This record gives sequence, C-alpha cells and structure tokens, in this order.
Amino acid sequence: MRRFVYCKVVLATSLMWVLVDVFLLLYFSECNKCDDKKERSLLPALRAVISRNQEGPGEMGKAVLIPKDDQEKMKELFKINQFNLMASDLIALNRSLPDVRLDGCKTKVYPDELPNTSVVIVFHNEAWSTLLRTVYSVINRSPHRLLSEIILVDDASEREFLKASLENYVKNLEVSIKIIRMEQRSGLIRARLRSQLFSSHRKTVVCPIIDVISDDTFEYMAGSDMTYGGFNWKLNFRWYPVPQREMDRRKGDRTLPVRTPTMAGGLFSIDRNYFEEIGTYDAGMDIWGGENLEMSFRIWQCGGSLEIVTCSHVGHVFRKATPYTFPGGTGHVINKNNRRLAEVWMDEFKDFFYIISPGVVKVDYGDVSIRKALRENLKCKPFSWYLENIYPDSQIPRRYYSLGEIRNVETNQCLDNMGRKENEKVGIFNCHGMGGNQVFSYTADKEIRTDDLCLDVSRLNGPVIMLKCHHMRGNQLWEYDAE
Ligand code: UD2
Ligand code: MN
Repeated sequence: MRRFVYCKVVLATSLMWVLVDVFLLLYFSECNKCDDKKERSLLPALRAVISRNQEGPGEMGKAVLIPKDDQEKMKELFKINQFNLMASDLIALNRSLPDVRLDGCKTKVYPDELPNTSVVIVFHNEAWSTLLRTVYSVINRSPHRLLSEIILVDDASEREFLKASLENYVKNLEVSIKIIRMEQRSGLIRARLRSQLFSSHRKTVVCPIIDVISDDTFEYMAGSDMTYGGFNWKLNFRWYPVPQREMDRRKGDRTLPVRTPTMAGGLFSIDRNYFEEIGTYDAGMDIWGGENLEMSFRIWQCGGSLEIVTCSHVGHVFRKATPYTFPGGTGHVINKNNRRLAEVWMDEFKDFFYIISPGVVKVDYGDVSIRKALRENLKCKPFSWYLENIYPDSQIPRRYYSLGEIRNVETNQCLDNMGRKENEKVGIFNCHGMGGNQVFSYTADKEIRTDDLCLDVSRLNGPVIMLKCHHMRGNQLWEYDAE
C-alpha cells in the first residue's frame, strides 16, 4: 500500500487506478509539519520544476531521474521505504498515466448494477506521497457510484505524519475515508481482516493486471495479460505464461478474464459475504507471506474461482527488499505461514515443499485445527483435484514415479542443481541427504525436474542443462531402465 498497493479492488475494471497528484501545495504544507525530517526529501532546487501539468516529473508514467548532485541524498532516502522516495515525492499525487489497456477493453460496456466496493489499503510505515497517490488514484479512476469508501488500515505505524496529519488531510477528500488503527503490529493478513473488506461477483474473486512502477525511477510500465499466477516447490508465488488451453477457452479474446491458479495477493476484489463464507484469511499467519497461496488454493478447492480481469490495471512498486521489520525473523515468519498453508491444503503434495526446504519442518506452525475444520465443513476438494483441473501445468506434478535424490551408488555422488539457474548445467556433488539442491522428481511425463526446471539435453554428448519445463517431451524425455 503505500505505495500502491491496494489490497483490493475493483471489479470495476474498466479503469486503471493510478497514482497521482492533487494539490501538491497542500501536500507540501502538510509535509512541512511532519516530525520525521527524513521524510521531507524534497530539495529546494527540485521543487521549482514541479508543476501540475503533464510536463511535471513522472507525468504520463515517465521515469524520474534524479540529478547527479542529489544522488547521495537519494540513496540515503531510498533506505526508508526501499524505493526511490525522492522520485516519488517529486511526482504529483494525481499523476497522469498512459492508458495501457488492450484496445478491446476501451469500448467494453459493463452492466449497470455492479455492486459497491470498499477499497481497503493496509500500511505499515509507508511514505506519504505513495500512500496518498494511491488514495487519489482510486478516487480519480473509479466510478464514484461504485466506490462506497476507502478504508485505510494502519498496522501500528510509528511515523508521526501518518497520525493526525493523515486524518486531517483525508477529511477533505471527496470520497469517504475511514482510518482504522491496529493497536499493535499485526501483519498485513490480520490488518486486512480488521477492515472486513470487499465486494464483487459472488464466488468469483478477481485481480487486475499488476503494472510495474519502478522502485528506482517510478516509471510506469504495463504488466502483461499473457502471464498468470503459479507457484514453485518452495511455495513462492511466480508468474508463468498463460497456457494454450486458457487461450483456447477464451477463443483467443485476450480481453476476457484469465482463470488463474493463484494470485499475487495484494490486489483483489471479493464479495464481502463470500469472503466470510470461505473463511476470510488464516488469522494465525504473521506479518507477510503465504496468505496469497492459501487463499488461492482455498478459493479453487472450495468451489470458487479466481480470475485476472485483463482490462483492469493497478500499478505496484515491486520492492527488492522489505523496508520494515519482521518480528520473529523473516525466514521464521514466512516458513511458519507456508507450513500452515501446506498442512491444511496440500495433502501429500506438501512433501515437495518439505523436501526442497529441509529445516522448514522444524518450524513451529501453531494450531491449524480450526482451518482443517473449515476445509471439512466447506467440503473442499483435495489438492490433487486442483492440480488436475485448475493447474495441470503446475510445477508440482500431479503424477510422478519418484521424488528424492538421484544417486550414483558406486561413487555416492548425487545429481545437484548447484543452486544454478535456468540455462545452466546440472552438477554432481557428494550426496548429503538433506534434500534442497539434490531433490529431483521423475514425473509421469518422464521429465526429471527440480522445482520449475527440467533436465534437457539437446546434443548427443551433452551437456545436461536445466531449462523451463515445456511438457513436449523431446529433449526433456528421460527413460528409466531399472536394470
Ligand atoms: C505481495 C503482495 C502482498 C501480499 C504479499 C504476501 C502484491 C502486489 N503484493 O507483497 O499483498 O500478498 O505478497 O504476503 O500482490 N504491511 C502491513 N503490516 C505488515 C507488513 C506489511 O500493514 O506487518 C503493509 C505494507 O505497508 C504494504 C502492504 O502491507 O502496504 C503490502 O506489503 P508489501 O508491499 O511489503 O508486500 P509485497 O508487495 O511484497
Ligand atoms: Mn507491495
């Protein structure tokens, strides 16, 4: 959020929410009241160039380049939010953007009786300019009759300017804005729950295309309608190409919603009652991570559907590092959340996660009996059904012969991906029996894969390299000779 991130959003969909300006002047005067001096990054020399017309910094989504003399300062400020705060502060709160939608989207007509939406934005210590630009973009780019309110959930921020100044500022906006304060740091999962969000087509949960706002220059770049959400063995959310079957189902019309196996998690719209019916979030998850896959699996397995509405765009600053603390430690928090999701939803397929991340099994994940009871009550389908029907191109194979190490019993050496990436050679290393880089699966399609990469040989004498799995057999087909 703060940046942009809304958690939520809109079915409305024909609009792009952007980030944007408004009364720059107001902004400055507010900001001058900020106690946190570090936030006041605007240098006098740069202020002069700010204007509200389309020639101002960052207008029409352009990159903002900081002059050489200010680069030191810029780097210093970058650390506060893990994005270029100086650049963001230079951009108008109602910044103009190019219309990046597919042409077919621009003439679409939507039904009159769409439900109202409350937009929920959670934040912990985010910057003033990104938070407010998010708010303005929601206001300026959503039909007001569909936008009932914006709810800002403050997850126990410590920055002074997010207190009274924020309250006073939003009072004057033309859409009702509620601010809810968490009394203690709770994480984005429980913070979102506090607002009791959302709205949209019952049982269809929708996400926008997520456009990329550069963390360095705040340049606005259109996201693709040709990727959808998946995940790897480590349970990281990943974008993968939209498969042919999904193009065929839509008869090639790219403006129709894409059925996606998972969502990124930060931006989606859901019917409020349905959200409650399917068990909101797992409130036992801490701070960050895991909730997006948990919700994705739950929606599909329990009879709902998840779509990317390709005519809807929302910009997001993808940060390379997290700006805030993870009470308990980053690894611990994420592993705990992922274990909760694996234990409740993945059945025997959780082995893929555990075997590639040994060590994770030692992490205490608390009590999941309530979530298991929820799955039971809703009569949700098994994970194998999800893999078969919703995500046949999954990195976790629905059917496989084996999962484990590939050992040369003579030398006691094992095939090892050596932590290498796509296009690099697979290696051989002493067997360590710890899983991780030495885990491979021989699948029913006769591929040998390690997470989302497959062993591939294109020349008779090798080498064997690791490439994206293509499901076409050919150079990725391996026969096992038991003899
Ligand atoms: C991605 C998702 C995010 C969430 C996360 C996995 C997108 C674009 N983003 O995170 O929504 O699904 O993956 O968990 O899909 N925040 C709090 N309290 C906290 C931590 C964060 O309020 O303890 C706020 C934070 O200030 C921000 C929002 O939650 O406004 C999302 O956090 P982020 O931007 O660090 O997460 P991101 O985009 O990496
Ligand atoms: Mn984010």
